Amino acid sequence: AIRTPLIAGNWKMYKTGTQAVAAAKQLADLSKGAQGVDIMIAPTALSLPLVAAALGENSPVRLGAQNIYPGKEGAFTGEVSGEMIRDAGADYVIIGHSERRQYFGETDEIVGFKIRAALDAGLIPVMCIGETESQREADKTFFILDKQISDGLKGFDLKELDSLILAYEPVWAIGTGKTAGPEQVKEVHGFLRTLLKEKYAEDLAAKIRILYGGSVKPGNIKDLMQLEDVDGALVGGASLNPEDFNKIIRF
Ligand code: G2H
Repeated sequence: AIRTPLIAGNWKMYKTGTQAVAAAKQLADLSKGAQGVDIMIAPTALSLPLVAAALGENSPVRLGAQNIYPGKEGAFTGEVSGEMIRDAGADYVIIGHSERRQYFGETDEIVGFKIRAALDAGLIPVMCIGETESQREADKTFFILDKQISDGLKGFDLKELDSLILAYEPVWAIGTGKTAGPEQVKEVHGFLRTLLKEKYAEDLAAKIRILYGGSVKPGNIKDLMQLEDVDGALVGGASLNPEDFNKIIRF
C-alpha cells in the first residue's frame, strides 16, 4: 500500500503522568509485533517527556501533542511551542480538533498558523476537520469541509504539505457513541481525496493519509478500515484502555 495506516489515540484531558506512563507501557507490550501500521498516542503535553522516557526512542509507539502554540517562542503564558513538543519526544501534533474549535475559539485561520508552527518545528500535523450535526442536516457537509481545508491550508505550497495528515471527525459522532455509517464515511473520504487532487496534485492526494475519527471502537474499526480512502483512525475514548486500543491497531 502506498499509505501506511495510522492509528492515533487522543487521550484528551485524561490520565495523570503516572497513569499515562503505565498505560503507554502496557500498550507497548500488547502492541509488540503489530505490522503494517503506524501507532501514535497523544497524552497531555505535561506527560509527553515522561511517556517518551518510558517508551524509549525506538519504540513503535510514537507520540503526539494535542495542541501547539502558533509561534516560535515568546511571552505567551501557559502556551507550549512546537520546539518544546519536539524536544519532549513527540513526532506528531493534533491541530484543530473540534473540541478546540468549539471551546477554545480555534478558527481555520488559527489552524493554519498552527500547521505552520508544527512544520517549522519538524512535527507532523494531524489536521482535524468535520461538520456539525446542523451543518450536515442543512446539506452543508462538503461546503464546510472544503472551507476548512481551503482556509486552513491557505498559503501553503505543495511541498510543505507532504507530511500532512487529515482527520475527518464528524462533530456529531464524537464521544456520542454515534459512528458515521460506512456509506457516509466512504462518501466523505472519497470527496476529500478528490478535493485534494483538484486543489493540489494527484500525487499529493494519493499520499495524504485521511483518518476517520468519532466513536471508533474495536467493534467498528474493521469495517472502517476496509474503505478505500480510510487510512487510519483518530481514537478518543477507546484509546484510553490499552487493551481496546491494541485491538484497534490490529484491525
Ligand atoms: C473524536 C475522537 C478522538 P471519540 O474526538 O479525537 O474521540 O473516539 O471519543 O469519539
